[in-house]
Amino acid sequence: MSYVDEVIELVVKKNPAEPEFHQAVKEVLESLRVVVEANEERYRKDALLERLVEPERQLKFRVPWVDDNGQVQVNTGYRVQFNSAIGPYKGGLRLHPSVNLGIIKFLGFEQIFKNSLTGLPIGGGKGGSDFDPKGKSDREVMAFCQSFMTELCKYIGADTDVPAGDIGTGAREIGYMYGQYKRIRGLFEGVLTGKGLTYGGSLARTEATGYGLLYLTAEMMKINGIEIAGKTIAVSGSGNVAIYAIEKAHEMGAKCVTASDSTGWIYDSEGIDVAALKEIKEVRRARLTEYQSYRPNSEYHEGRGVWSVKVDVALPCATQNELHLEDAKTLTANGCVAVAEGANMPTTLEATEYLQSNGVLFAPGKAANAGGVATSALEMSQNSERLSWTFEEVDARLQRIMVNICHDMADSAERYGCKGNYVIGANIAGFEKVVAAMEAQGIV
Ligand code: NDP
Ligand code: 2IT
Repeated sequence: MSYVDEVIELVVKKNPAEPEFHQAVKEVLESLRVVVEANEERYRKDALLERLVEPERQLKFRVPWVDDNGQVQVNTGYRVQFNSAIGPYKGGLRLHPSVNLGIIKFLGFEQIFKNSLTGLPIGGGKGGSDFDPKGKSDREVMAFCQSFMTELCKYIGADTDVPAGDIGTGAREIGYMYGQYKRIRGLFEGVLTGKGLTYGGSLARTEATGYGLLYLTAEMMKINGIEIAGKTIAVSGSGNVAIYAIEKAHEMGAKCVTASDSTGWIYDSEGIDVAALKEIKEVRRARLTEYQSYRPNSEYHEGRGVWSVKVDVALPCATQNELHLEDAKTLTANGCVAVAEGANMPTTLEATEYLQSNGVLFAPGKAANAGGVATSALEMSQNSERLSWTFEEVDARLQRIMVNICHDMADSAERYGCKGNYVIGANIAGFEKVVAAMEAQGIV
């Protein structure tokens, strides 16, 4: 059996009931096959892949808090410190009822390669909790965040592990967590990113993942001779990534016609009204059913369905495994030319293979959504030098980083004889730096 197959089998055996983690490991290791085969003897002897798939540390803890009725609630908190070969652990905190160890491990594993691709010195980590912020009062959210940070603060720090936002963790949650960290540890330091602008946040971090997604998508299309201006786009999700993806797409002259949340989706043939979306989601924390009161000509549908719309480009920006094989077939039949992942692992393995083998350009999340964490790293730099850069400066750096990632993934794919396969290209480019750093640091 090949070394790659052996390690995939080992991961499944050692981590039962973690299908998302298995999926992420399979995707990465399958595409590293060429590199691994070229160095098989050395990697095997050093157990390099076994070390890569085993987190350096996994924290799991109780998070008790009191709800508005005086009832004590108990959630589970997680932080997986996956790999620190190239820098302090870095990655978001997901607050969603579906969170479990396997989800956090898949996200932490992806984060290793994503962070490496940014070219910045950040290792891979991820955390979160099965707490659901939806429908909770501000006081309840604060009580949860304070309890969560009371435990987490023992294990993180500006030079060791720097969490940030993800699904369910936005500016409000980061603020409450930061306040509690500072209170307990007595340190005003860059221990979290995505902070508010009044206490150490970076301009353009809010916009970064969505904007970065568009910078990379436009570049990928450009190197394949296609202009993004004038294209029609389907976006899923209506959170942080989706909103700023739509905003930047419109600035680039494209038109996004869909958005979704976990209960339904909207179709607006004239292009999604970003100001309305921001008000509904960022200010009122309401559902997408409200959109029609802003745009009477739009349609609201229950359930899933954004990929059934005829578009040129698809940008999944909600959650994992939200674009299935059937969706890939529909998109392809409708003439879609490019899919770029704003979310982490939104496309199933079968759907990815279908799109790639039918000539659809496909940018994997670890490249396409790396703008968020890259700008988090820029926030860390600004915190370290105790200065704040202008929006234009951060945005210009973000653009350069995304264009570089695009060329890195394209060049790496070509170098290994897989021109145009950006999954292979991104995985190899991310892996090479991490492995070089791991080998240089010995058996740790
Ligand atoms: P938000 O919480 O701001 O928004 C999430 C959106 O996705 C909401 O519209 C939500 O709908 C929808 N959604 C979440 N879970 C599900 C589900 N199980 N089924 C259907 N819809 C769902 O999160 P973000 O925009 O920050 O994150 C979106 C994706 O992007 C995630 O995969 C995240 O890991 C990834 N990402 C985020 C980055 C960031 O900087 N924020 C950086 C890189 C990647 P509802 O409100 O109904 O739950
Ligand atoms: O998936 C991701 O890259 C994020 N949620 C952002 C992580 C970060 O540290 O900014």
